[in-house]
Amino acid sequence: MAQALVRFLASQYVERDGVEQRFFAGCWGIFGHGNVAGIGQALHERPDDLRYYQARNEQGMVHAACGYAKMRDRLATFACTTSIGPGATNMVTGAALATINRIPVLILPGDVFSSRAPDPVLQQLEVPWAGDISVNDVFRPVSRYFDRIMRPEQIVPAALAAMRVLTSPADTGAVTIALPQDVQAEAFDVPEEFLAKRTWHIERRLPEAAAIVRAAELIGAAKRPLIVAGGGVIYSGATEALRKWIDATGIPVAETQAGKGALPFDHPFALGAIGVTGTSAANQIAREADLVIGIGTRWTDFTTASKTAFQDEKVRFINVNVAEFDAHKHAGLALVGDARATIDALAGWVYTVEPSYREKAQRLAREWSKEVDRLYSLGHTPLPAQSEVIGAVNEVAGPRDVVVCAAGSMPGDLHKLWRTRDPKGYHVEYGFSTMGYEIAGGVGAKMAAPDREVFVLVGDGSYLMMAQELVTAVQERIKIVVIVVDNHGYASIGGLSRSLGSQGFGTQYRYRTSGSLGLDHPGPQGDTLPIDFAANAASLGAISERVRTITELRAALTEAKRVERPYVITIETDRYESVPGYGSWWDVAPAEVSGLSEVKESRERYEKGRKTERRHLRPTE
Ligand SMILES: Cc1ncc(C[n+]2csc(CCOP(=O)(O)OP(=O)(O)O)c2C)c(N)n1
Ligand SMILES: [Mg+2]
Repeated sequence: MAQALVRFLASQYVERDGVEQRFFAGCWGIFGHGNVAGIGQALHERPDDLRYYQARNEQGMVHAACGYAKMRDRLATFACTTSIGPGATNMVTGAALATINRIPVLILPGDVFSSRAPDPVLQQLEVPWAGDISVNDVFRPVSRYFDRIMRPEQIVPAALAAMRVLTSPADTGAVTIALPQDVQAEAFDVPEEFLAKRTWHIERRLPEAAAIVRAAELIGAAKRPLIVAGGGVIYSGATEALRKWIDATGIPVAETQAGKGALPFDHPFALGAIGVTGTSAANQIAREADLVIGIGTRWTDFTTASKTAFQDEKVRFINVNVAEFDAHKHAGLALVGDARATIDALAGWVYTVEPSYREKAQRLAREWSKEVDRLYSLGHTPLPAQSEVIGAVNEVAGPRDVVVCAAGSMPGDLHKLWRTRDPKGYHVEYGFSTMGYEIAGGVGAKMAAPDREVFVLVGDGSYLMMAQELVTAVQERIKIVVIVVDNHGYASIGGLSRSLGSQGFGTQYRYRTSGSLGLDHPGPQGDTLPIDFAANAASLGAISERVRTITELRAALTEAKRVERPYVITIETDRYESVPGYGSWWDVAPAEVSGLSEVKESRERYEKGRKTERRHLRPTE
């Protein structure tokens, strides 16, 4: 059965806009009992069908698959095979990341014997009240399709169902097919058609014509329209269509994390990031917008600033989305369809914003650009600020190069400050915001785009969460440049904690003193932990160097671009020199009752903030 599955996977293709490509670039795997003799044997016997890649941690291999699939606009991905038990459950975080970000990845965890003959086997979870549960049931809520193959012939409908979901722009995410180890090795009569080359056509579905007319009428009546570009714009390849449409209409564009890069940063109507980590320009235009056109966004709290971003009493929403589920959010006019096809349809209607509105948006965008210049060149001493690190990397990076990040203070700062010049130049996983995605995801991104430099910006905390895929980069000769930003622990959460009155408790990497891990505040500090990131990276086989200043960082980055090996640069930054917020709010609730005056004050501020939260229930007639 495993042999049939491997041959099937190798025969799957997708086609969009007349371009056909193979869907599976290979299979990541770590072997153990549960896949060594099944899928492992099949991969070994037919190495040309599906190339095998070894990883260090099963979570890392799902991240690499996601990084690859995101970079390839979801038109290609990997399968991931594991042993039973911990090897399998290590993939749960990766599966959740894939599903939340709507990125296709095929998860193939090994499972316990379907015969149950040798039960309980090593690593088997025994549930006294249910015979049909294994640890792989934890994949159900984080998968868009789940199946367990109890008889070999079940693989036929399961594999086809899996492919439908993986290649569906609306439904895609993690797909899990749990493979009991005895069934993997069983023989069955495989229908020849099952193994034949199969091409999945990715359609560009259009909303119904009447919905387009209603949307055009709403746009025609709008005085202060704003487009919010989400990941759907990038995945659909709609950036050129979007640019043409706004050049004709003058509607300004703000970007979500997944949508950043929809416009080049210096387009006159590009307002940049919106929401909690938004720019002054986008957040001001959002506050006053009377019509918000969300394209390919699922409206997370970071995008809507916890529903405080849009304050016009009469604001309405139009949602262009392949997923009906998202198209109906905020009581919006639902345009269920592909981003590019729908933009092209809307562009058939003539509309232009008033000159005063256009000028205001352009002025705000120019003012924001000056703020970025300022933050790029603070000259902060004795330690540089994180914004200067971003500036240095951005200046050394070429126009098509890619920045990768996922968690900590860096994604928010990148969202505001990174100057994106190419739709695929900004790769930040902020759906699940998974510490540990960075290096493994960067490996996948580089595999998908070997002609681009990939710069992975990773916090010290996230590096310690999952740095070991550096070994995979060394093994596969995948050249990524990693910049470890060392600010002694969880600076982002330290700042959040202080703002909530919890004094940064438990967020800094310091020796334990008098029974406490201490509080986090500027000024004299206890001893920070003596972690040598440069030595750690070198020990894994990467070229590694530590720099102290922005000038040294620029030189190291230039050298890293020249060298064709994984390259890690460590720089210490000032933990307390953070990029400000620009008129936004995030709903994080402090305790209603506390003995600490800071918590009480923060709760009072919170109550005030919460009053500005909108419901967005206004129906669109
Ligand atoms: C796997 C995981 N655990 C916990 C969190 C919650 N969290 C978000 S940011 C953060 C700290 C990140 O530290 P670091 O990478 O050093 O970045 P910094 O905040 O210092 O910029 C934590 C713990 C998370 N996002 N992911
Ligand atoms: Mg840190």
